[in-house]
Amino acid sequence: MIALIIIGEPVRVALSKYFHLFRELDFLQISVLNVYLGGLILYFIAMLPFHFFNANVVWAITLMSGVLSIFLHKVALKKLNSLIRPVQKSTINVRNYLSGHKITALQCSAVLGMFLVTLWMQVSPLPTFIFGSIHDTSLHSLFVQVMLENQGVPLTMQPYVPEGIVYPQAAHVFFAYGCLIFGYMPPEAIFHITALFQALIILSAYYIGKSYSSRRLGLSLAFVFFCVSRWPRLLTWGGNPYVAAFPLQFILLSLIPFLQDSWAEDSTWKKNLSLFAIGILLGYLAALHLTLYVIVMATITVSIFINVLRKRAFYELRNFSIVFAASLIPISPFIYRFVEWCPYPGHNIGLPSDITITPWAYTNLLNWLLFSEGISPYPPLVIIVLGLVIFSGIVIYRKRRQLATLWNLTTVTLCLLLASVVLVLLFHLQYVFPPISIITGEAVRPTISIFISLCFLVGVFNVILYDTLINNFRKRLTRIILPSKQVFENAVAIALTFLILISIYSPFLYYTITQDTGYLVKSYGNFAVTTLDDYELMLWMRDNLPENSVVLVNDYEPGMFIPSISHRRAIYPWVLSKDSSSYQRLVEMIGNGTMSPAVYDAMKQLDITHVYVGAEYSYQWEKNRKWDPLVFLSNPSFDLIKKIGNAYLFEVLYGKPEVVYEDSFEYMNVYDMGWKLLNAEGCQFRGSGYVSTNSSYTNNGTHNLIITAKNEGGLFYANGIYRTIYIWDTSNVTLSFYINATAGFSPPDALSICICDTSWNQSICFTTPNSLYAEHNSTIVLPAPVGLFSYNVSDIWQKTYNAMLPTTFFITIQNIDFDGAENIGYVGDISVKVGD
Ligand SMILES: [Ca+2]
Ligand SMILES: [Ca+2]
Repeated sequence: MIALIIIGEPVRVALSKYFHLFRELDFLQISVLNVYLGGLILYFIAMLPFHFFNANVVWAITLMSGVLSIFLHKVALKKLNSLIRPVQKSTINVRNYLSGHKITALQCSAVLGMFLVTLWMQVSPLPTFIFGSIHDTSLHSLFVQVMLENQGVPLTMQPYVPEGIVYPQAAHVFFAYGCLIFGYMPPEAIFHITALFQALIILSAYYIGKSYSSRRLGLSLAFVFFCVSRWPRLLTWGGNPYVAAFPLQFILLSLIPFLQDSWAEDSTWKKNLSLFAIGILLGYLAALHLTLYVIVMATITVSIFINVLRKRAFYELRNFSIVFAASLIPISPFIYRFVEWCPYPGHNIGLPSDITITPWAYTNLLNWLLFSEGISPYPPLVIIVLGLVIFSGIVIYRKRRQLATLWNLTTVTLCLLLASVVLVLLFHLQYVFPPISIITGEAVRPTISIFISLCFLVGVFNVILYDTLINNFRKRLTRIILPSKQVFENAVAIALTFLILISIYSPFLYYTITQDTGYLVKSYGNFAVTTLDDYELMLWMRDNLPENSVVLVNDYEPGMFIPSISHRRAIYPWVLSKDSSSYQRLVEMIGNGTMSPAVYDAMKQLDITHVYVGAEYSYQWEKNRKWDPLVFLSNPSFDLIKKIGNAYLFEVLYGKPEVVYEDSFEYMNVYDMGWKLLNAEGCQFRGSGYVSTNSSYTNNGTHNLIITAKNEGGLFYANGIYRTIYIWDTSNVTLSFYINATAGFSPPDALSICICDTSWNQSICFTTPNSLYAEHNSTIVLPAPVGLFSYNVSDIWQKTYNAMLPTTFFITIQNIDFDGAENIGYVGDISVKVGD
C-alpha cells in the first residue's frame, strides 16, 4: 500500500500543480487518493499490449516514483529539516507548530488510529485461513494468474479456459502488483490486499467529509465507518473488486461539486482538462467495479436532474457529458471486447451452450437489509442504527436552514439515496425479463448504497449534535462558573459533549471491539474452506502433474484454486462455463455416487485426466455438495496418485464402469483407503485384535487384509471394519470376495462379510461355517472356510427384505472369537459389480 502511495504521488503533485482539483488535501487524504492514482498507472501499464507488467518494470516504477516524490518534495523536506536541525530551536519550533495545529493533529491522529485499529482487526483473522472464498477469490485468482503469465491483461483466460475476459481488470492489477512485489500467490494476495482496502474505507470516509465541509465532518464519517457501518468492513464472501473500489467511490462522490461550475479555475481549458481527469478517475472506478460506477453516475444524474428542475443546468450537463465520455476511456477495451465478441458462440465469455437459466427466486431486498445482516449482523445494533437514522433525518430536516457547509454533503447523500433506490427498482426488472438474471447478485449493491447514504446522514448528524451540545453546555456553564475561567469551562463542555456522544455510540464500540473479529472468523469460515492439506496437495500438483492434465473439480470444494496454485487446467473454475448443465449434472452424479457409464462419457467429453477431491466444502444453501472420496477409492476406474490428509488426487483410467469397487488390499494402511473401525456390540467385552494388510496367505498380488480377534475373558470378542459403497444400478449387483478363516477358528467362531443399509437396520451376511448366526434368514453360510465366493446380492436382498438393494450401503468385515484362541482371518479381492 505504501508502495502504491509512492507511485501515485508524482501524479497527484502534477495534477495539483496545474489544477485546483486535488489541492487543499491533507496527508490522510493524499494517502488514500494516491493508492488509486498509483493503481491507475499500473492499470494503464497492464492494459497496454506490450507485456510490460512484470516484476522488473513494476519494481522500476516503484523505485522511480519514490525518487521522483523525494525530488518533488525537496522544498517541504528542507522545511522539515530546518525544523529539526537546530537542536535547541527545534523543540520550540515543534511546540509552536503543534500548538497552532493542536486540534488538527488530534483529529488526524484519531482518524489514523481508527484506520490502524480497523486494519489490525481486518488482518488478524486472516492467518486462520489459507485463502479466501473458494468462489469469488478463486475466480479473481484466475484473472491474476493469467495476468501474471501474460505480463498484462490478456484477451482470454487461456490456457485455463477459452473464455474471453470482459470483467474489467483494474482491481486485479492491485492483486497482481502484490504478487510481483511481495511474491504472494494470487489467492494470498487477493485475501490480504482486500483486507487492506476494507480498512482504507476509514480514510476515504474522512476524505469525503473533509472535502465537503471540514475535518470534523471527516472525523465523524470516519467514526461512522469505523463502527456503525458494517460495509465494507464485514464483507467476507469475497466481492474483492467491490471492496477495492469502495473507497474510490467515496473520493469520486466528493468530486461532484466540481461538475457544478462552482470552483475557480483560471481558464476554460484547465476546467475542461480537470473535468477530463475526473472522467478518467470515474472510468477507473468502472474498471474496478462496474456497479459502483453505475451508482456514482446515477447519483450525479439525480443531482443534475434536481438542479434542472430548480434552475437552468446546461453547464452541468455539458460538464457531465465531458466526464462521462472520459470515463469510458479506461474501460473501453472491455466494452470493445464485449461488442466484438457478441456474435461469437456464447459471446466468447464462456456462456455455456447448455446453460439453463433459472429465474432467480425473488429476494426481498428491503427484507434483506433489515433482517438478514444487511445493516448489522448483531440484532440489537440494527434497532439502534434504525433509531439513529430516523433521529438524524429529523434533526437534519429541522436544522436544514443552518447546515451551512454540511448542506453540500447532505444534498449529495440524498442524491445517492435516491439513485440507489431507483437502481434497486430497476434491478427488479430482471424478474420481468428472466434472461438477464445473471446480474442478480448486483441488486444487493445499490441496496448497500442505500445504507451507505444513511450512514452519511448519521455522520452529518453527529456534527450537528456536537455543535448543539457544546453550545448548550457553554451557555449553562457560564451561568455557574465565573466568566474568567473560560478555558476550564470550555474543557468541561467538550468533556461532557464527548461523554454523551460516546454513550450514544458505546453499543457500536462494544460490538466492534469485542465481536467483529469473531464474526469475521466465523463468516470467513463459510467460504474460505481451503485446508493446509489442500494447499500442500495443490503445490505437489504444481511440481509433479503433467502440464496437459485436466482436473475435474467440484465447484464447492477448494479445487477451485487449482489454476492459480497448481497452474493446471481445472474443469471448471468459478467462471460462466461452470453453469453448463452437463457439468453441473456431472458434479451432482458424482456427489450421489452414481458412477454410471454416462459419468465416464461426460468426463471423456471434457478430456478429464484427473479428479480432485478436497478436504472441506463450502457453505451451500440447499445441500451439502461435497464429494465422498470413497466414490473413487478402490474404484478400478480411478487410481489414487496422491493423498495429503483428507485431500485426494485421482487419475482417471476409464477402465470398467460396471465394477464400482475392487479391493485387493495392495496397500499399507486400510484406514487411508476409507475403511473405518466398527464399533460392534462385542466391544463391551474384553479382548484384542488388529486390522492391517499382510503378505501371508495372499491369493492375488502381494498383500491381503488381515483381521484378528482374541477373546480375553468375556463371552466373545468382535473386531470389525466397514466402508461405504456407492452403486449406480441396484438390479443386478454381484459381490465377490476371497476369505480364509482357518487359523484359530473353532465353532462358533466366525469371519463374516455383510452388506448393511446406511442406517444399520437391515443387512445380509456371508459367514464361515458353524457360525452362531447361521439360522438367521439374512445369513448365508459359506460352503467352506477358505475360498473365492461370488453372490448376487440384489437377489438375496430382494428375497430377504422384499425390497431393492439400496444405492448406498456399507460393507462390513467382522471377526468374532469365543474360545480365546486368537482368530486370524484373511480377506482379499472384494469386488462389487453392476450387471453381468
Ligand atoms: Ca491382494
Ligand atoms: Ca478362536
